[in-house]
Amino acid sequence: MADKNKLQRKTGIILALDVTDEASALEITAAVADLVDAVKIGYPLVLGTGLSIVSKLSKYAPVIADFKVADIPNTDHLICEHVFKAGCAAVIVQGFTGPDSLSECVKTATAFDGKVFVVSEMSHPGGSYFFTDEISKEIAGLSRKYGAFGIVAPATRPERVKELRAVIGDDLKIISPGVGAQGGSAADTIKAGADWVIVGRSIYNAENPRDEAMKVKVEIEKLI
Ligand code: FNU
Repeated sequence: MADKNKLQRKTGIILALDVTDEASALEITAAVADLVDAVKIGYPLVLGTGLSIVSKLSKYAPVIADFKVADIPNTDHLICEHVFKAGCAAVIVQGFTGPDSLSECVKTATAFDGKVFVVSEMSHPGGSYFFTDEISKEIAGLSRKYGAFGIVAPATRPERVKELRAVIGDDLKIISPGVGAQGGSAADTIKAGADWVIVGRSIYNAENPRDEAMKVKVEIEKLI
């Protein structure tokens, strides 16, 4: 079972838990807890259950709040305070809001000993429409400059993971969504330089979520 609050790389898998009811959320998390290093939650689950779900999930694994925080610094601060007071280990924020918003998120997270991941480029096909290669790299550079713990980079484009890794060096972590349902491969993404792959539907919609998580774990282990 993963350490309650500490984000540590063991399996290299983060579960994206986008189910919308508490019973399923807890059942799936319990089934895969020892196979994942963290559980990522977002609006679907939190709007469905409330933020109190965080303390329940934290018993199994560190929780990352994927709220893609993207506002003025004061509002970002208020959002991040809620996230960390609820017990999350990390928050995902947008970087396009600029240095002041980004640094406010990092400042608030740090006050709670929490971490910030910054979306550098999104994984869906439209994700590179506004986020050109140059803008993504700039966001990655800003993330490093302002003390983020890591960035979010697309498993659907491993070549971009590689390029963004070159921008941030080894100082920051990379978490990569897009494995499974969106077509990305866990092995290719880790090989390109990601620390963790984020896997949602292909695990939580599977008939046996544990078997699916185990498959991803074995795929990553084979790389070592
Ligand atoms: P699955 N997610 C994503 N792409 O998919 N946070 C991004 O660029 C990004 C994300 C999230 O496809 C998405 O919201 F920044 O079912 C979902 O929670 O495996 C998860 O990653 C992917 O879920």
